[in-house]
Amino acid sequence: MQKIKKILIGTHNKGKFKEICDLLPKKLEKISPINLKIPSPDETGKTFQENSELKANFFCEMGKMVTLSDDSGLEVECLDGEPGIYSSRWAKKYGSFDGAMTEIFNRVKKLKKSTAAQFVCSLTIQWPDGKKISEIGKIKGDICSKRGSNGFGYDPIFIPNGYPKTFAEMEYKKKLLIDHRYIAYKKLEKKIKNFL
Ligand code: ITT
Repeated sequence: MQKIKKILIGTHNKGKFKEICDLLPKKLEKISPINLKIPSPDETGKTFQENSELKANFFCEMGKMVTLSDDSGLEVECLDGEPGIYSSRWAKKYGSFDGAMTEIFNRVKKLKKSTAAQFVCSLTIQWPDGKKISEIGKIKGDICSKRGSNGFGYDPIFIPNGYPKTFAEMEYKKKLLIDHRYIAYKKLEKKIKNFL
């Protein structure tokens, strides 16, 4: 069994990149596709898993090394799971994450239904021989008005269940060790520990 010495983190999102690097063992050399000038693939999948697999396959073929990719997003219950896999695209549609967060909060407020939401993350690791493993992590919580300035993306409008703070009000380390990415990584880690 060949140990992994270096790994391509298949994302252009700096917030995700940092979290994934901090979850992986320190001794692993982590490489960004940005440094290798590898662009992003089109996200044509219909699910988080399809998209994380598509990204892992794309970056692995381009970078010719073991690759770990992430597809993630925020699903809001009263919006029928939107923005979901379109979370990143909503930020473009509404001008910024700030604009997308305002849109989500206003829609939820107007509907006067549940504020329930969840963050979902699919992680896929792929080897150059085509072998791949995917795992999903989810964390449930509620949508609120924007609070806090830590983190990235939709962190300011999400309060995880059982906590008084939004992800953006929490200390980086606190969020890192409870979020959807952490949950997916812990499942994946069990399956790849012999390679680490
Ligand atoms: P890559 O495809 O290069 O990884 P991306 O930002 O486009 O970058 P996604 O397609 O997976 O990534 O979009 C997911 C979006 O959901 C992302 O842009 C974030 O803003 C948001 N998101 C995912 N995880 C999050 C988290 O932990 N905190 C806040 N927002 C998050």
